[in-house]
Amino acid sequence: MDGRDLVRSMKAVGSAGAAQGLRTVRAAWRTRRADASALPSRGAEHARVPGPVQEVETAPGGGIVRFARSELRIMVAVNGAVFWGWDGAGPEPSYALAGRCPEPDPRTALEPDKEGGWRVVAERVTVAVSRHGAVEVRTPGGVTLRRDLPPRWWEPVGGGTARWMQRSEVAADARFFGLGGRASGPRMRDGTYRMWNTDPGHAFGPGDDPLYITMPVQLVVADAATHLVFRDTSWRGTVTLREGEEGAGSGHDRAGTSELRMEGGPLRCWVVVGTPARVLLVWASLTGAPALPPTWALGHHHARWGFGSEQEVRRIVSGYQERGLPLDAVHLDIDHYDEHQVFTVDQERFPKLPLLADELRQDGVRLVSIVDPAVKAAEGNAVYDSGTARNAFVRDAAGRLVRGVVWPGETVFPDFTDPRVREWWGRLYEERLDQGFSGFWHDMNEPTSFAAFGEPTLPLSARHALEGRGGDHREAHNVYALCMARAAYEGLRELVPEERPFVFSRSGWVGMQRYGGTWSGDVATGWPGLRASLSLVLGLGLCGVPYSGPDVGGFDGTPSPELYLRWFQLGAYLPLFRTHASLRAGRREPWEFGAEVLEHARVALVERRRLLPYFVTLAHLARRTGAPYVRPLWWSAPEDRALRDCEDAFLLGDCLLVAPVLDPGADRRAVQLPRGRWYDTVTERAYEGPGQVLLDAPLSRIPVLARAGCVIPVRGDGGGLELEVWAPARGRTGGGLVVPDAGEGWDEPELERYVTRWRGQRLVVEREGEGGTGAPPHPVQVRGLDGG
Ligand code: NBV
Repeated sequence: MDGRDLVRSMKAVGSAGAAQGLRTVRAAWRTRRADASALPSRGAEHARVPGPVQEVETAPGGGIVRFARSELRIMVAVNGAVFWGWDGAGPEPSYALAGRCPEPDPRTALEPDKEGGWRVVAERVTVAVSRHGAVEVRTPGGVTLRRDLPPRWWEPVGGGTARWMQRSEVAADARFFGLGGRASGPRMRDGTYRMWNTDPGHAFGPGDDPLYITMPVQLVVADAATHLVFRDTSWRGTVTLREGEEGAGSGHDRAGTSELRMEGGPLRCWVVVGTPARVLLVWASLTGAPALPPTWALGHHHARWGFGSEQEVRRIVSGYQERGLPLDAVHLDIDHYDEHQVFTVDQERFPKLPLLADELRQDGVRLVSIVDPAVKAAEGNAVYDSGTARNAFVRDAAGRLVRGVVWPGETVFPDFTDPRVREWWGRLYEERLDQGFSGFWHDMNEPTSFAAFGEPTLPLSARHALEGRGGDHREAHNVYALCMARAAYEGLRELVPEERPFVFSRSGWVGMQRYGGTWSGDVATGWPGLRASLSLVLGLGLCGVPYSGPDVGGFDGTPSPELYLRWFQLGAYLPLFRTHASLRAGRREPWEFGAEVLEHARVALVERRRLLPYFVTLAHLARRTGAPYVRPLWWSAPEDRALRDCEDAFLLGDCLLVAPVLDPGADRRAVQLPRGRWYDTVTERAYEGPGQVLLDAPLSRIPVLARAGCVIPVRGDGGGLELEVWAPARGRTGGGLVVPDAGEGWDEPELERYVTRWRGQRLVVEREGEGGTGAPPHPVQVRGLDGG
């Protein structure tokens, strides 16, 4: 033990309660010992590069290029996505892919190029391989989007997992986005980012990295095109980004660079080129369509760690009802468990949970339960006993159960990378359903295990099934939560086949959208935390995870009334709109901040409810097209550099531009507008983009603009679907898509297409169908007629 570990151990014992503190010290020691004996120490290594090209074998969509010391397999798929893998790596097995890998494009294959290398020319992309193994991705017009230099490997002399490095160059004007849920984005500035799902252990702000969801996925936006690159390995690693610099016409541009260093796993990647919408469409076809949340999950949720009793839950719900505030779900945190044990209920404080759930449901409020993966290691705990009987828990290299420390004390961890374990775990949700819960909130699944020192997770040497292939925590860590979400989702589909599951998870990995969404985790209460909230939602959306949102008000402490309100106003336009806070934090109910805040929060809540049909439409579109609900302003105009650099506003679907207030004391703010006419949705005044405008943002509201010509499905006063149409500019047309709500089941409602156009002095709104156009089947309200 070094001096620092000793200090940390003493602190742990002092701060977490003596017994728990001691456990975290013992757990940290166990981890250190386990890893020291089971993990190979890094000794001498051989460095390797591919070497010169030797031969080429073509195959549909590409083929294999053999170099002196490695080989490269390339395949352009029918959907235009490009795969390449070194050293024999193929696309499968992969935790990211949804089902089978797409078919190769039979119309193309490797062919020699003029520079002595090889290339694959496909409809949407060209891939060129140099004689030494550099790989270039070009647009069909021949512009280079990225150049991957020949990779390098370091192989332990005695054999074992090779680490590797891949350096890439992108255009000087390119901007990086993505990498999972990052607090300092959405634009990823120069720096080194870790790929290792991590509970920061405290409420986080923009400077904390990594967080709960890391993904080796980058979206690179440049003048020539947008592309997504995904290095399909779940191993730990880092990516170092450096934006390029343009030489102001001098011809001396400096390329942007990205350097990926991975501690293991296959060296393989996918690249998708196109417009942002096309890139996300192909991405969703590769990694899976986002699960469609049930409609109630698109409303307002109220959560808290420490409601403490049924009476308190009733008091809160009545508080909403008495004030006429819409509420759709209440979340119960770990304090409703019996001594923090998952799949149990404290019968003293929550004696009649099913009855409470039933009453709330009649009032249109669903109950959501937190679910932690760690199981108390105690005989007599039903989950522990049944899991032990099935050999469901993670073991170390010597075959002993791995014990960690979480809320219930000493715990064990299900191995979700084992299909048998997923099946068992999925069935456990029956207990939750019997208690009346409708939705599930996965926490602590990085996985987190408290440790007085070292990483707060399982030993790296812990063994995992990895779908039967076998491996250790170095490979399984980042996909642990993804597999837990899968277990829940598939279990719920069996248990309640007629309803769409609602699962959202703190941690996850590429493909997690197949099973549900996520939330910010413990975002720090403060203005930087508010900004981080938006960064996370935008970044995750660009990685294919469209449903997320922050703890409105922040997780810890007490927000000022102004901060609370500004967070609330932002949250009302994000997919998951949930107030939540920690055990010791101040209240988060909208009436706790004074009459003025309550009135303005009410406006936000009512507006969210009015926009519910729009959110339903966006959820369906996300599932059908991969487009996130919340999009950066450059979504439809990635070539507009001012938009590329704008991080404080977003598009909500095609119709709305939301400009939250992210700074204290503001009563107006600058808003960067994309091209076209935009209406302030409150004043109906029209503004013309592109350009920047200064808009009023009094405490009562944040600027929200509607795109001229758009059709927004809204909830009318009577509860029925209505169309809000914003007048197109004279001589212009517009339109919109609407997917009507089909309830909680699996019915596929038909997409409705609307067009808006001027006919003389009259604005006409029509539905387009196969048999031509007709009158819309919903009432229409036209707005913005006087604004232009
Ligand atoms: O279960 C308690 C909290 C929960 O409220 C929060 O949302 C999670 O992100 N949980 C973390 C564990 C404790 C964190 C200090």
